[in-house]
Amino acid sequence: MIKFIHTGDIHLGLKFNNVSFDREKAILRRREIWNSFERIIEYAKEKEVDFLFIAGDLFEASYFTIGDITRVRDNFSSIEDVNIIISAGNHDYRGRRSLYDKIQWPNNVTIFGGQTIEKKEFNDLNTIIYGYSWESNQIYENNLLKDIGEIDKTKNNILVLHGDISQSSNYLPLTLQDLNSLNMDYIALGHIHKPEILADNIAYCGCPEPLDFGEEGERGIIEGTIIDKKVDIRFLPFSKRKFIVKEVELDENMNYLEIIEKIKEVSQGNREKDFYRISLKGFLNRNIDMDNLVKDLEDTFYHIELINNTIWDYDLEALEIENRDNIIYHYINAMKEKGLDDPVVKRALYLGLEVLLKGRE
Ligand SMILES: [Mn+2]
Repeated sequence: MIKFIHTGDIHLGLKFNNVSFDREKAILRRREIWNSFERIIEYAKEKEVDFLFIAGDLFEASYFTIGDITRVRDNFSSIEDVNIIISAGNHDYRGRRSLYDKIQWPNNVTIFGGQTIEKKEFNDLNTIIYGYSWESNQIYENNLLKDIGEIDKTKNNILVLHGDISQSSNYLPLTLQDLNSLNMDYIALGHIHKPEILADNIAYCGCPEPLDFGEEGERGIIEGTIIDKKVDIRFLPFSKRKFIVKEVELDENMNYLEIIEKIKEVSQGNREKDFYRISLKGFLNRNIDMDNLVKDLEDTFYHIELINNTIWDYDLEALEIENRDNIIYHYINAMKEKGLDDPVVKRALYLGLEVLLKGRE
């Protein structure tokens, strides 16, 4: 029996320059990624796994320093009984000046090269690991898998690879069919940040910490065993925080406090930890102060963004009196005849009024 953890796409060192949260949170998020990486190391030690697979994008080469890679090395040294297997990806590719080649690695670390798929045998564990590191940040087409050839079916065979399951991609295109035909016991993939178990023996682990609002949902690692050539894997949520995107429907009769309550009722996730982006729909009483609303919500949410897609409610009676002699009056009445109970008619009325009133200014 062997036990393993499969991770990847950790993106250590990422600076979060293009996110919607402020600088302070960005700096903290960078540290949280380190923290989760170190939690994975601890978890591997605690579970006494035989292998820790890292399927690429361990770090962000553009922001990483020799100090950072040394910290990675020291973490790996702290779990000397775990075999750490790295196939570099597009963000940490192993080119000529790669940080992977600037320091001495302990004996428990294997970093694959980039000429062809390489293999490393672990005789005491009756296991052969195949892997490949990117040498540049794009790979259009490849015949990599052909290099694997016949496998030794008396052993556990595992492939660790960073690539894109897609017919055409700039990021090492792969097909499930080709992967299946390798007859591997397990294929540990990286590159896609959403965890996905593609087959009993093929999976994307996803990133352990989500990086922005494009990465909603659970994030974590995969842990597994191979017993008598039978693989068994499961996804384990591991992230400190989640990104949550939600819509909240308002109506013009809701007052300030009711709106606050309705937003707080969003049941998903944990308000004190997660990043929320709430888009507001429906009609909004025009006296509601949106700036205050966000500030008041910030007291209960770790992070909240409001996207206001509501339509302002109009005081129709006042508008009719003001506009007795012009098109606005006739427009309001024509729409009223169609029936304002129909939300589509009401929306059309309000959007039309916005244009007409703007035109008048
Ligand atoms: Mn990645």
